[in-house]
Amino acid sequence: MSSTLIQPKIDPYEEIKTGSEDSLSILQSINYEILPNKGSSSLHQDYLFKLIIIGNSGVGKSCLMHRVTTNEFSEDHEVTVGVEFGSLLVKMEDTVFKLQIWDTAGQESFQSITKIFYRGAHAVLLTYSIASFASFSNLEHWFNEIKTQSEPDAIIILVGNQSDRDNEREVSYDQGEKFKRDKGIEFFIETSAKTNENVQEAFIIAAKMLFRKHQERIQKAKANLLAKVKGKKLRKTEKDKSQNSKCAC
Ligand SMILES: Nc1nc2c(ncn2[C@@H]2O[C@H](COP(=O)(O)OP(=O)(O)O)[C@@H](O)[C@H]2O)c(=O)[nH]1
Ligand SMILES: [Mg+2]
Repeated sequence: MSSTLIQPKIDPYEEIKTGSEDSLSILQSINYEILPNKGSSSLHQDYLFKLIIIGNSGVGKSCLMHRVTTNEFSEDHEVTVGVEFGSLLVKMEDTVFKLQIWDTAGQESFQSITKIFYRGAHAVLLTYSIASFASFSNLEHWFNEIKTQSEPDAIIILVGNQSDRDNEREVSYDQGEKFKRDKGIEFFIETSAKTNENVQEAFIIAAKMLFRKHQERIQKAKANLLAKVKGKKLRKTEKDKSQNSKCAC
């Protein structure tokens, strides 16, 4: 029975399951807002998450980043040298955080540089093109890179880009889904940087998973910050009072 070869997916978000709701519906229920990056003071960014995009050269990593950060798309393929950065300022519930996006070079020759960028990544967009079986075959290599180079608990989102090229499709949706299941990857989505289909969704699902995963830590940090601010205010009030009591008038 070949069907037994497919391992049931182990859901790393088991802890967020409550009652009959599954993790995806809880993730869907988190409201979010993408805030304008311009003029946003760092004071408004409570937290920063690092997300890296990896995959073969030409699958559309840079286009995905440009599409989600600037809503632009270019037909030209400019090889990314080293790394390029983008960022999204996201508000979820009452928390504002920055999703810092690292667009890495997929070329073998830049691999020594690329490895540095795995370090400290909270999430990885593992990307292939649905119109390139070679880019899909190479996922095995990229997945091993993640497992050996990145943080062990990094969230992985599998992205099949260039979904607009359906008539040139070399990788079926089911093949993508099976890879996700076999590897225990958190989420799979097909996107098109060209038509903007599902692009924001891919980044936002990563952001939501990060938000849920780090929520307890975020709440604790917030409580600490609040206590510090209150403590400062209290000390200031006490100082003011004692100064007033010294007043000779
Ligand atoms: N049709 C189509 N072309 C895309 C898409 N995303 C990227 N491309 C094209 O694919 C080429 C490589 O894109 P790029 O983002 O530079 O790939 P990278 O090497 O992975 O960063 C460019 O010519 C893009 O215009 C997509 O979703 N659909
Ligand atoms: Mg690039």
